[in-house]
Amino acid sequence: MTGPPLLASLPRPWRGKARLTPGARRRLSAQILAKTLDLGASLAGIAYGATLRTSPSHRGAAVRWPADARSAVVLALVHRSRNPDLDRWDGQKGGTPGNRALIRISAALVHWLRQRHGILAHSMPYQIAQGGIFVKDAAVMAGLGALGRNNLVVTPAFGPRIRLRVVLTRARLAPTGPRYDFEPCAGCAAPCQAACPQAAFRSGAYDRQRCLRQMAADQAAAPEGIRYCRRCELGCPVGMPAAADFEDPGHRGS
Ligand code: B12
Ligand code: SF4
Ligand code: SF4
Repeated sequence: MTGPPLLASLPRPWRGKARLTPGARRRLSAQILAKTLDLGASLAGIAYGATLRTSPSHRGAAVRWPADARSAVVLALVHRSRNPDLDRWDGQKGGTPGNRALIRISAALVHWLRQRHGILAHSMPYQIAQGGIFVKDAAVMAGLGALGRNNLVVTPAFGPRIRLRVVLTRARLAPTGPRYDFEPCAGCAAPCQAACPQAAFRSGAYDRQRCLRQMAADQAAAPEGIRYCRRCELGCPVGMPAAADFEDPGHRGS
């Protein structure tokens, strides 16, 4: 499904340099990645739009993909378990403090792209029903990490303890992925799967309905702000910086 063009309502046409030499494109892409990190992202990468549109989650899904989106800048923000409030759904706009931080970084990046380079870009919403895209696929295609057996993107530096957001742009940028040299799950006994309180991985693959049962229980248990289950996330040893990471109550009782 094709959506409306990116920022179609903007008064002046895109001034982005459509015909950059490969060298200039690489330099522009490197500047964008550096700026994204500078704005506060923990990780950043670029996925090629045409490939991302046909990734496993996007195939056949009702995603309204902007017709002129050529590249996806993928932002990740680390969510360590010792800072659980980042992930608390507090009823305010943006959902969680972590997601609001990602929204702020994305908005600043969109502004900078426009002002500094004349490049139109759009920060994609979180929910698919609100026009979002599947950001785990974007992160894998951008080379941030690999899809783990916990059904989450596992990164070398932070494991799966990240939250993601995507800025789509009309500029043709140099993709930074996917990468083929990172296989975190090879030979792992999958403590992530064993940690699930709903046995959502009993078949080996993720069972959404079982996971949703836990999400419903978490909602009922926390009227002052919801802390959704993260056991398959926090149970992964990849990128675990310190044993302190295990002190999160979300991990206990698995
Ligand atoms: C809806 C949703 C949910 C729903 C349904 C989840 C589901 N997977 O079906 C519920 C509420 C249950 C949920 C639960 C959780 N979620 Co959630 N969720 C989303 C949301 C909004 C859309 C995901 C979706 O519908 N996917 C579609 C389904 C069909 O895809 P899927 O099950 O993931 O399987 C696909 C991939 O595995 C892919 N795939 C398979 N192999 C390969 C190979 C390659 C190379 C590629 C590219 C892709 C690929 O294809 C599969 C089929 O389409 C995203 C944000 C976003 N906009 O993307 C966050 C998101 C995926 N959730 C996230 C998290 C952290 C969680 C939870 C830990 C809860 C929590 N505390 O936040 C659990 C973890 C459950 C799990 N182990 O997967 C993070 C993941 C971060 C990461 N490190 O990967 C995201 C990205 C949100 C964020 N803020 O960053 N979630
Ligand atoms: S715990 Fe092991 S199997 Fe699970 S995601 Fe991490 S590395 Fe992969
Ligand atoms: S979020 Fe919790 S319930 Fe859902 S799959 Fe992970 S461990 Fe299981």
